Amino acid sequence: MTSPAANLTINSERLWDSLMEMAKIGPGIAGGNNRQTVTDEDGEGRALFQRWCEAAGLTMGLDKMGTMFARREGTDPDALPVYVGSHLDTQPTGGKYDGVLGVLAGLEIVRTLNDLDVKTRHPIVVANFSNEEGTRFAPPMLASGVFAGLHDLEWAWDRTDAKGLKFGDELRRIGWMGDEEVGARKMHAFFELHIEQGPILEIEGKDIGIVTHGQGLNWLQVTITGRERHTGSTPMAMRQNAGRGLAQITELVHDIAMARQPVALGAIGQIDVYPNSRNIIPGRVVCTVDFRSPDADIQTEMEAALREGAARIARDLGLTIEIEQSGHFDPVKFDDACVDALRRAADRLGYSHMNIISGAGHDACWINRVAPTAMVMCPCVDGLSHNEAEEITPDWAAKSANVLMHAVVETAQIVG
Ligand code: HGY
Ligand code: MN
Ligand code: MN
Repeated sequence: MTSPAANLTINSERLWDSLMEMAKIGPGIAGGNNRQTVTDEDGEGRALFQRWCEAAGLTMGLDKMGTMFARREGTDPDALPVYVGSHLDTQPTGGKYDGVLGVLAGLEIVRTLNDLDVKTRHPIVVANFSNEEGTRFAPPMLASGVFAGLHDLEWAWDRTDAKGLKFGDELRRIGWMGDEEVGARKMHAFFELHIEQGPILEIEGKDIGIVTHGQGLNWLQVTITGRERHTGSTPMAMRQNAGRGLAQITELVHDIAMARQPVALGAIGQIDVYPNSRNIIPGRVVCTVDFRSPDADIQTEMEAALREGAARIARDLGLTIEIEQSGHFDPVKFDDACVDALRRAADRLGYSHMNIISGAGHDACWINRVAPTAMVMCPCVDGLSHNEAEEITPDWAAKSANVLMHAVVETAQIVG
């Protein structure tokens, strides 16, 4: 029996136009986006998404972390909804598609079902999770983490940015703090479409990635303390140079990951040097180590190797080095039935596809703890992401949205 959804395809032009329209909000300086979480630009993006959802006849729910839930009714009001979505917040030098494709593809599914007057038994809810990126307010996937019970709401509200502003205060300031209890909603299933953010699908010539697992993430904040002194008059032997500590820690992180290829990645992306004056030896450096692995034991090993190596560097250079975790989640395995629904959809549509492990973290990684969850990915040009030059093709966007729609509609059960 062919699936009733067999011939459904989205309106690819409308999806692309919506992506380009959203990209106008919070423009970057090089063609991408800077629509960081709970900034005014984030508020504008939310408002545009809300207008589009209302135009599509959806009713909007908003929880205490600002996550948006746009609901399309099903024929059975008691049936748990099928959720589909991602995030609209971006990196400071982000692309136009990271997260946004998943939210707007969810909206496009609803728009297509409306066009064709297709009804489903389960309601369908399109979600925009707050602060997936975790760059302004660590950790990443903050709202989905509260939703899945990993973080306490007050703790999440108290996360501070570099200026000492609190997430909860900023969410209230931009007018997007709802009154729904976070996590009160129960899901029949959750599907997320996301760009791969790596090079594998493009290199393998595949249009679709069926995400079976997500690798784990471990963010370790490292504080290196030496002594500020004059760069000109302090004898070299007397220096406690936190900058040298940073250099050696940076190399150590790289070596730890390289020693565990291909199941380990490591880098330092965020660095603050104090006092960052040309003629003062750095007295303090605060940086974040980002370790990733699909293997939880490797993740643990990498952290232990960093702590051991940092202790040696501290002794050698006369520094103190403190390490504290600022974000973490274990590798995840997605729900077999949801993964199979995506794979069947790709087969039915005749798209080339392969199984893939997600390199990046996503809201689906947390929602997977509280509902059957799976992800589908599309390639991105040169595997580039978290870069304003991030690019995908309209064809990749359309094909991945079609796979997402077939899985969502099959799971939500077409009626009539
Ligand atoms: O860091 C990540 O993997 C995601 O982009 N928040
Ligand atoms: Mn993302
Ligand atoms: Mn991202």
